[in-house]
Parts: sequence; structure tokens; C-alpha cells
Amino acid sequence: MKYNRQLTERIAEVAEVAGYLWQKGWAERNGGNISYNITDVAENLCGHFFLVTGTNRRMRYVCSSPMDNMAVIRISDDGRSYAIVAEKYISPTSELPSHLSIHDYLLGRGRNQKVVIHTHPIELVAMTHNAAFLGRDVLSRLLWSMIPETRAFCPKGVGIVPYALPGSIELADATIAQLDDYDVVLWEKHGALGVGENVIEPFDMIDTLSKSAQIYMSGRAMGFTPAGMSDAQMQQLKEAFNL
Ligand code: 2HA
Ligand code: ZN
Repeated sequence: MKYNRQLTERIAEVAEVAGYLWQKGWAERNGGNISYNITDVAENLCGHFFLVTGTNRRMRYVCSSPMDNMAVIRISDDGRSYAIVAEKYISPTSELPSHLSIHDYLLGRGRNQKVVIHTHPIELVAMTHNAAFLGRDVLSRLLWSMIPETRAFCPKGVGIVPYALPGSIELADATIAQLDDYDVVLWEKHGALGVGENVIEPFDMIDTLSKSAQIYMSGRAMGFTPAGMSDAQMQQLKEAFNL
């Protein structure tokens, strides 16, 4: 398989974000995974092509040596199997079932979101261990209220997916059920999953939500619960930014 300029750029983009995930402490050991629908830049358009991080591969090495740690796969024409087409044989992420069903869903909806990213942001995951935060939009409102940027740059907030076995179809289906309403979902006691038109977009959203979680945690660590912006302040922001 030949890497044209656009594919080379996308590989570099994934490598860049893989580095951020590692530097932030969100990708211990083989934690997290990324997939990118690259059908539009692949040479052969018969099936769908995906650039995916490899199973058991470290995000820190996806950054330093992308194509030793990522696979390019092509889905067969009947959609029932896939072939690994990059010259180095790397098996795709253990979360491939959820990544592929999410891509299938996004394509079916005509959404131009080519990237699925999953990572383990410390404070956001910690918050999912508190049942009080797991009600619909409870966490969205709390995180929005910590800093205006979160309301502005994550206008849909976060969906919550109850705990399910990593890599399971159950986890994939529960995630898809949230994607009509949210671009970022939190997997209870596990991690975050985001979708976007490129790798930077969902990374930035998860990073912004994570900043809010850290501000909340800093307040709690200083011995108080942060007041949060008022409903009126958030409403003003909503109107000013057309959210
Ligand atoms: O790829 O994070 O959820 C490793 C994981 C599985
Ligand atoms: Zn994970």
C-alpha cells in the first residue's frame, strides 16, 4: 500500500495526538485507541479503509513510531471481515468492534466524522465513580459551569455509558445510543470516547472537559465545592456564542 501525501498527513496527525494522550497521563500501558476512516484518501476505494492503533500497542510509541504501532485495514466488500493492508502486520485495537460500529453508525447518518478516539482521562474517569454524577446531563452541567470555554467548545456536553466490558458489543451499542446527542461520552469507570472530523477536534473537546474536571477537583482539594457559573451566566454565554 502506498502512502500518498494526505494519508501521510493523517498518520502524522494521529501521531501528534497520541503524544498528547501519553503526555497527559491518559494512556498508561496500552490504554486508549484511535481509528480514522481514510477511505477518501486511500488508493483503492472498493471497501472502507481505516487507520487504527494496534492492539496492545503503546500510545507513546504510536507517537514516536506511528506505522510500527498502527494498522491499516480494509473492510471486505460484504462487510464481514477485514484485511490488514499495511506492509507491517499489526493487529488492530481490542476496541475495534466499538470503533467499527461507531464508524458504521456515523457513515449511516451522513456525518462527516471520520475519527473515533478513546482514552483514559484521570479526573473525568474518577468522576464516573460517583453515582451522583451519572444522571443525564448532571456532569455536563457541572463541567460547563467550571469555566466558560467548556460551555462554548463542548456545547453538547457529555453522554454517560454505564459500565460494560471493554471491547464488547454491548459497550459499542450503548455508546452509539448516546452519539445522537453527544460527541463525547464517558464510559463509567473506564474512559472517554470522542468522535470528530479529525483527531484534534475530539482531543480538544476531551481536553477541555478534563480541564473542567480538574478545576472541580482543585476546589474540592482546597476544601470547598466550586460554586460554578450561575444558570444566568451560562444562558448569557449560550446566547452570545449561539450555542
Ligand atoms: O486499547 O483502552 O479500552 C486499550 C483500551 C481498551
Ligand atoms: Zn480503555
